Amino acid sequence: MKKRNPEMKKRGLLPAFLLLMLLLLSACGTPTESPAAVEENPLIVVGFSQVGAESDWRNANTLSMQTAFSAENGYRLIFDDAQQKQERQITAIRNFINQGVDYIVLAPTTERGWDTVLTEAKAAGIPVIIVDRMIETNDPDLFTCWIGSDFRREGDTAVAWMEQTFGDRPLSVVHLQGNIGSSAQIGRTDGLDAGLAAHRNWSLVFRGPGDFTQAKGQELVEGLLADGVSFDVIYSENDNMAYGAIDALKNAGLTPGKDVTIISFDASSTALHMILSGEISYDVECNPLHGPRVRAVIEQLNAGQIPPKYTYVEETAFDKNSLTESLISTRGY
Ligand code: GYE
Repeated sequence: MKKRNPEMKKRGLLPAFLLLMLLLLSACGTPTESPAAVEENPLIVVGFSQVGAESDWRNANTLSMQTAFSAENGYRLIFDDAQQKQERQITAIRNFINQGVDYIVLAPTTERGWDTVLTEAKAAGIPVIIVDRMIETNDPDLFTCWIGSDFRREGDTAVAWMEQTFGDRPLSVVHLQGNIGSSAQIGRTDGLDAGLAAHRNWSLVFRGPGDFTQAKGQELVEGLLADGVSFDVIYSENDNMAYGAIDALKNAGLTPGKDVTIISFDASSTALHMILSGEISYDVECNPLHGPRVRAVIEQLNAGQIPPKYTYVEETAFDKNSLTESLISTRGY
């Protein structure tokens, strides 16, 4: 049998002694934190209804929220993953209301269909903060405020790069869309539509939903290649669909970045590395780090202040010339 060294023995004794002291103290009725102290500083309960886990962007967003709403920061976060289904989000919100949470944070799947459940939250007196995508409602009083991206501007940014790169040259475009009806899809699609309308030589050879997932992106592009469709550009409404498209092209013996130009959205770190390796040509940033922003809003509300109704996050875009390894490593997603 192995002998424990005396140093270890000493280390083993200290926790046992502390435990004994703690037991004695609690037996004497002097706990470290009195119930009154806990009452004075209770955790703020936040129910967060998340879209799902469909993309790198989404996972970075979830992590940002979980980190911001930690117990150390004074919060209890009730996290619900809706697996990209609005009905699940509606159920989650009803559960939050039943549990009497202090705040509801909603990252909505699609823009429409929230009025009924948000009216219920309002009747229960629970403030609702919308994050990431927007909702469409006739009653803006149903939510306290919104924080997210200007998706139409993101689409316009991508189209401006296409104009600069291709001008009026004939161009066959494949358009991989996100979840139909989500703000991210609507804004990025509207941007491309404006570009198509302004360039008679640009033609759309395919448009279809890839639900923001890598698997669907790959499936769509594989289908096109199998049908013998040829194209110059893939306009992919997020990085994960672009990863799938790239796999499909490579499997067919094509070189992404040479045979087909890939434009994407999100600018997550894997995609930025693909810009450096030449596979993706342009990526419009969409910032997922909303946790601290939502927390700041809740702190304002707790202090009786009124946060701005709409906050658009500042974003940029990247091509090979604007990127370095060290820049990628400092970005946090
Ligand atoms: O672009 C995509 C994610 O709503 C901004 O959703 C978000 C989008 C993001 O699944 O990757």
